[in-house]
Amino acid sequence: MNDFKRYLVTSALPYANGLKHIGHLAGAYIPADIYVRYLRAQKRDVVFVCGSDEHGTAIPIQATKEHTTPRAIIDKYHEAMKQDFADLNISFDIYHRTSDPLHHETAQEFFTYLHERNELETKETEQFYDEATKTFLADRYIKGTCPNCGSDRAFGDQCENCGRSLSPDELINPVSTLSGQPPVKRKTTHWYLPLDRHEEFLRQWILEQHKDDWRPTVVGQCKSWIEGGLQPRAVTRDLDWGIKVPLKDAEGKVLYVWFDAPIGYISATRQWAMDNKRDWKPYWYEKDTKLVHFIGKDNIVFHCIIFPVMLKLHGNILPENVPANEFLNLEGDKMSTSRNWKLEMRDYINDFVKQENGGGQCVDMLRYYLTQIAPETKDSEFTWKGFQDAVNSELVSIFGNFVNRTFVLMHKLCGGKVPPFHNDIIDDTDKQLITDIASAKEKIESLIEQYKFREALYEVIDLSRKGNQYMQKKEPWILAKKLAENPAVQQQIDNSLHLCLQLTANLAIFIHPFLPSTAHTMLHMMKVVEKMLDWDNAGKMKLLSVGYSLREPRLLFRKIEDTEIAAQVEKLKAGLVKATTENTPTEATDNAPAPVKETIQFDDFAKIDLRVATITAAGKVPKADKLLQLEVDLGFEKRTIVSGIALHFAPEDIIGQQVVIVANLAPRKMRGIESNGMILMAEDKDGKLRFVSPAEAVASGSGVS
Ligand code: B3M
Ligand code: ZN
Repeated sequence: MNDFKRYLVTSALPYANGLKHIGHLAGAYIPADIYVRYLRAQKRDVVFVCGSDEHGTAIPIQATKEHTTPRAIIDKYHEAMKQDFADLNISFDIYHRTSDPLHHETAQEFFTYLHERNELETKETEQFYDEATKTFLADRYIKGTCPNCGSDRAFGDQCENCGRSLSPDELINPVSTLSGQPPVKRKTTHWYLPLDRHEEFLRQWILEQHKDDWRPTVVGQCKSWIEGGLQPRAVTRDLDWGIKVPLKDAEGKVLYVWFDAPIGYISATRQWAMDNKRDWKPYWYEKDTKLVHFIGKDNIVFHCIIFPVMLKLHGNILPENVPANEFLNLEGDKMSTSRNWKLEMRDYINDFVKQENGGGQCVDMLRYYLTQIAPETKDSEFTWKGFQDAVNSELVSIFGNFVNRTFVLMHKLCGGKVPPFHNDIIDDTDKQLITDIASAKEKIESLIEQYKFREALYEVIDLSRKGNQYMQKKEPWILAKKLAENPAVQQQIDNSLHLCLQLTANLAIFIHPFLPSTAHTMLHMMKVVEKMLDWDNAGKMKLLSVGYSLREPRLLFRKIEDTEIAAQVEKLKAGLVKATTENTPTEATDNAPAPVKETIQFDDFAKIDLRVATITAAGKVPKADKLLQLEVDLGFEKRTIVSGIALHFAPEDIIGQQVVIVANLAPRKMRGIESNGMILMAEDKDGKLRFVSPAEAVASGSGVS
């Protein structure tokens, strides 16, 4: 570790097509921030870069959704994401953006460099083309069934269900998301990065050189890519949003977003260097630079295979490590933007951080929990209950409690000053605590350097737990009662509180990379300057001088109440109901008829009890534009069903209508009304709904099969 002269740390550039959620935060931003703060505390030369990824089809797709221009989209989300990161104390040295002219120039230079050295191949191929809208279809604009998992919502570049990267050719039953029509093939010419030429290099570099220091999940994914046979990858696209291909005869062609986005790390470094009158080149060309990419697992192939090949060909250094995280689930389910099952950073900021004076405590509570459950080795899960437990039983009861007790007792029993330490009466308990502090330093260092942040954080909390045990053993408040008869016990009181205070100072250093605001509150209480947080000071027992007077304690963390988490769970579920019942077909992708779902067996079908029912009453659900509350007659019973059809039918028009319902669907509450069953509707591509009903009237309750 100490062989490196400088560090360049990157976090994945988030797409400027929407606000990011806590899964992103836990995956690529908090871990990088911890690492960087640790390096800075060690006085290392480190630059931490990030920025918005503003190209690719995600941007025009979002613009269509929001009825605006791509430019308006990137401007809006660039600012919003930048603010969210700042609010959560992610300490980028620069948060740049790929629409910046400096980036366009950097990416074009990169392309030209490879092109002039014949490192790219051109190929004429047949690409999917939508005749209705006269456009070549970017991978994202093609939808179909995933050949891997059978999900019918796979895109031409990736299946969001199983995470597999795809090419449009692999999709079963592809359709254009623009027109809903099956696309045709048309000839077009593109530039390719021939990954197959670099297989030996990749094998050697990843599967040999880094097989032990990279995470097994990362090496594993790379291995399966390499063994699966590397193919040339197109680095250009037929699109009008992006960086122009810097060649003649390349009209209408732009660089593929995954070609330009990682180069964004380089342009961000250049911009940072210009702003700070530094030289950017050593960070990208000198072997004694340690380059580390923090990403989520869906970005592994780009950062471990494609970008490194580009870097090698361009004469740059390669990443030393790519600590990719797995995914974070939320309350028992995958996070999903379309189903609105997510917690956006902005939501947490509004509901917690902004509700509190200063907000630092709440920022740190989230940083704490997300690090404690970080999906470093496998997918993990955020639950509000888990959040509450982590805050209340670890931050409040262990760490916060130790610091608070130490300060309160120091004020009560030592006159508000750091008491002296009397070496002649040191005992084994004291010695043990001193050893524990020194060994915590070593453990935390080594864990952070291996990117094992959750274990490193555990060690910090564990050290504060040891502080509590130490104090429990020493019981200075009991000793104080003996003072009247034996004034010499003051020395024992002094020693215990002296050590607890030195431990508190150490804890501030250790917690600082993880919970920066907490560390600063502690500095304030100890009346010491920022410099005390230098990592070099960790493990020392003379951080606070004898006789120095300290401030009154402040509570470092507040408790999270049951009502707060109940409200959050409620909010999450309400959002889901909203997304499923009020989904309007504004998404470019919603026009397409969905491909046929995966095959099921007859037994699966036979479980569904379909019945004919007659609507006997209908009325609007208050404060829900789209919902109708229906009473239906099944012959043998009457039921209430809530249905999202209010925009399509007037209640009075559908009384007497026969419908087909799923009669054995589990009941579900919508807007406080229990819905018992679901009405089948036919929906055409314009989103118009019609009832599915028997051609002639039949008795209510009749079966449908
Ligand atoms: N914007 C994808 C993502 O946010 C992409 C990362 C680019 S990193 C160079 O998952
Ligand atoms: Zn899939």
